[in-house]
Amino acid sequence: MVLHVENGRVTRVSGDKDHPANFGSLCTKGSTVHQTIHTADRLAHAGRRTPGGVFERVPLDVALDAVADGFRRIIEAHGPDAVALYVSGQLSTEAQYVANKLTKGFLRTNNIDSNSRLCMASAASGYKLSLGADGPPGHYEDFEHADGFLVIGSNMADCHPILHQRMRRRVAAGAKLIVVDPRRTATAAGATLYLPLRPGTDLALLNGWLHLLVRMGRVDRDFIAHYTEGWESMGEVIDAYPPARVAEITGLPVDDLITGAKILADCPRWMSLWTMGLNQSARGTWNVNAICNLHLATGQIGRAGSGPFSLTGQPNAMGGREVGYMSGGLPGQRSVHLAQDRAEIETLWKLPAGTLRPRPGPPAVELFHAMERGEIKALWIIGSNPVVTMPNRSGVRRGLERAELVVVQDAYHPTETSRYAHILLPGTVWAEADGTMVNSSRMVTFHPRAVPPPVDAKPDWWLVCEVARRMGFGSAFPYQNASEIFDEMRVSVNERSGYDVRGLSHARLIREGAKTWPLSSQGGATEVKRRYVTPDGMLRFPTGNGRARFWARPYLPNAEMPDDDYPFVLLTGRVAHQWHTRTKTGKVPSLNKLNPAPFLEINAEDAALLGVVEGDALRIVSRRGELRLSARPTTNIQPGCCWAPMHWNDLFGPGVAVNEVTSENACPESHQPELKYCPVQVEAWRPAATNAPADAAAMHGA
Ligand SMILES: Nc1nc2c(c(=O)[nH]1)N[C@H]1C(S)=C(S)[C@@H](COP(=O)(O)OP(=O)(O)OC[C@H]3O[C@@H](n4cnc5c(=O)[nH]c(N)nc54)[C@H](O)[C@@H]3O)O[C@H]1N2
Ligand SMILES: Nc1nc2c(c(=O)[nH]1)N[C@H]1C(S)=C(S)[C@@H](COP(=O)(O)OP(=O)(O)OC[C@H]3O[C@@H](n4cnc5c(=O)[nH]c(N)nc54)[C@H](O)[C@@H]3O)O[C@H]1N2
Ligand SMILES: [Mo]
Repeated sequence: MVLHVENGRVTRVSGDKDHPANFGSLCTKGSTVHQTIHTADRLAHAGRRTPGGVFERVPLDVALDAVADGFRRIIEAHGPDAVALYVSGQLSTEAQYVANKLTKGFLRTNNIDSNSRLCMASAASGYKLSLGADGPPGHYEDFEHADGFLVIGSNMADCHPILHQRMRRRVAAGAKLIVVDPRRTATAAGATLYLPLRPGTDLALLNGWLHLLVRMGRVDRDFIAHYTEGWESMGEVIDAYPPARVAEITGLPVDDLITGAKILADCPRWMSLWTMGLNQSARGTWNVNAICNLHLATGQIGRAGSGPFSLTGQPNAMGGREVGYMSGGLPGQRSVHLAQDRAEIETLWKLPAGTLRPRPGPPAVELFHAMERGEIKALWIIGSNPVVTMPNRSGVRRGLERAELVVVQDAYHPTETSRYAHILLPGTVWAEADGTMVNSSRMVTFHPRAVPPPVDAKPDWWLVCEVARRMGFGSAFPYQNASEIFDEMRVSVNERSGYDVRGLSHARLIREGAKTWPLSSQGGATEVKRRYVTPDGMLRFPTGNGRARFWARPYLPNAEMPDDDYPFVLLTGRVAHQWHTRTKTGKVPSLNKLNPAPFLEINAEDAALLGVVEGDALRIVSRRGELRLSARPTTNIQPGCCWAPMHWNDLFGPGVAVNEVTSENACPESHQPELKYCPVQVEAWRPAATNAPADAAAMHGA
C-alpha cells in the first residue's frame, strides 16, 4: 500500500503495484484506511480511571510507572502467574516479540495469549500434527497454478477479496471451484459445485471424499508410501463414511458428494482454502487434519498449485505465530514444551538455564476465567477488544471488574474494553511506526512510519520496552528502534521447522521490498515457493522422521447441539465492509453506508413461520444470554440456521453483541472456542428505545 502524505496526514492511499501479495489491488477497507488514522477518538494521551469511573489524562511517564509498579507489586505479593498479557495479530512482529520476551523471559510467567486463539489456533495445531510445523506449506503463487480450489468454511469474497479476485481469474480461465458453506455467500456465486452442508459436519464430508477417492482408485499410493505414515490407521474411518451415511450427516445429496470427489480426482493440481468455518469449532484441529489427509492421500502437496492453505485472518497473525505469542510458543516457531527449544531461547535472551517454564499459560478463554476467580490480578491488553470478541463475554467483563489492574493499550478510546481499564496507554497505528508484518505466504513486509502519531501515542514495541525498563529489565530491552528488535529476532532461526529470516533486515526490506522466508543469507537468494521440498525435489516434512502423518478423525457432533428449547443454530461472522469491532471501519462513512447496521439472516421459511418480515425485531436467546437483531429473511441460508455479523456491539447500542450468546466450548487440541456454532431460540420481539454511546472526549486531540 502506498500512503500519500500531506502536512503530516495521510490524505489518500493507493495500491502498491510492485507488491507481490496484491499487485496494487486494495479492498474497500484498505482504500479508505487513511480515514481511520486521524479520527476524533484516537487515544492521544495516557489515561487513568478515577474512582468516579471517568478517565483523566496523565503524563505518559506517570502511566508507564503505574503499569510497571502495579505489575511489580502484584508479582511480589502473589507470584508471576498473577499477571498476564493479552496481545494481538494486528501488532507488528517486533511488538509481538518484545511482549512475549517480557512475559515469558522476564516476568517469568507463560501467561500470554493472543486473539489468534480465537482465529488460527486450530490451523496451527492441525498443521503441526499433520505436517510437523505451523503455517501453510505453499505460496500465494500457487493460486496461479491450481486447476481446482476447495473453499471450505471461508467467505473469501468478503473476507479475503484480493485473493478471491486472484482465485476468480484462475476460475475464469477454467479452474474448478467447490465451495462448502452452510450459507450461500458471495464466494459461492458461480462455483462449479456449491455444497450447503449442515454446519459442523465438515469432518463427515472430508472423510466421505477420502472414502470415494479410495473407491475410485484415485489415491496416490506411491506418494503415501514415500512421504507419509499412518495410512494403515485410516481404514476404519475410510470405511465408515460411504456416501449414503455422509449424505445423512451433512444433508447433502449423494450425487453432489460424488461430483465433488470426481472434481478432486480429475484436477491435476488443487488447493484447499479455509478460514473460520473450520477453525472456530470444537473439532477445529481435526478439520484441519482431515483436509491434510486428503492432500496427503492424493499427493496434492509440495507441487505448484497444490496444498492445504489456511487463509490467515489478521494482518500479522503469521508474525505472531512465528514469534510464539500464544501461551505455548517461543520465538522461531518453538514450543515451551520442548527442552531444546527453551534452552535455545534462554541463550538468545541471555537467561540462566531453566528460566523458561515448560507449561503453557492458560489459553484466552481460561485466562479470563482465572481473572474471574481472582488468580490473575493484572492484565495488560494490547491491540484487542476482548469484551466484544471473546465467546460468552459476560465472564470477561466479570474478570476485568475483579482485577486489581487492567491496562489497555489501544489506538482508540473508548472501546468496549477500554472502559474497563485502570490505565490507558496510547498506541500508534501501523502507519505511524516502523515495523514488519508477515502474510500467509511467509512474506515479510516492512511498513515505515509515514506520519507522526498523535501527541503522546507511541509504538506498541516502545511502550512494552519502557515498562520492561521501569521494572528493571532495561539491559534486555535496549532497543533504540524496531530494526534492532528485528536484528535480535532473526537469530531465532529454527532448523527443525525451516523458519529462517537471517537473510532479512529492515534495511534490506526497505531496499528490496517484501521478501519470503526461509532466507538464510543477506546476499541474493532464490525464493522458496514450497516448504518441505528438498533440493533434489523430494519431500521432507519436519516431523522427526521426515514423513507427514495421517490422522483418523471421525465425525463427532458439535459440543452443544440444538434441542427443543434451542432449536436454531446461530452462525456468526463478517461482512465485506466492516472490520471486527469497528474501531476503524465504524468511522468511515462510505463503509457504514455499505454495511450500516447489525441484522440476523434467517431462512425465509423460518421467518414466515415466526411471522416476521424484513426489518422486524427478533429476540435470539441461548443458554448464556440474548440478543435483539432485525430480521433479514433470505433463501441463502438453510432452514434451521441463522447468521449474524460480529461487528456491532455496545458502542453501537445495547443488545446486539453476538458474543453475549456464544459458547466457550473449545477444541481440545487448539483451545479455540466454537464461535461458529451456537444453539439458540429465535422469536419475534417488540423493540425498546436504544441508548447513545458514551463519550470520553478528554483523551482525544491535542
Ligand atoms: N471484511 C472483513 N474481512 C476480514 C475480517 C473482517 O472483520 N472483515 N477479519 C479477518 C479475520 S481476523 C478473519 S479470521 C477472516 C475470517 O474469514 P472467514 O472465515 O471467511 O469469515 P467468517 O464470516 O468469519 O466465516 C466464514 C464462513 O464460515 C461459514 N461457516 C460457519 N459454520 C461453518 C461450518 O460448520 N462449516 C463450514 N464449511 N462453514 C461454516 C459461515 O457461514 C461463513 O460464511 O477474515 C479476515 N478478513
Ligand atoms: N462471535 C464471533 N466472535 C469472534 C469471531 C467470530 O467469527 N464470531 N472471530 C474471532 C476472530 S477470528 C478474531 S481475529 C477476533 C478479533 O478480535 P479483536 O482483536 O478483539 O477485534 P478488533 O476489533 O480487531 O480489536 C483490535 C483492537 O486493537 C486496536 N488496534 C488496532 N490497531 C492497533 C495498533 O496498532 N496498536 C494497538 N495498541 N491497538 C490497535 C483496535 O482499536 C481494537 O480495539 O474476534 C474473534 N471473535
Ligand atoms: Mo481472525
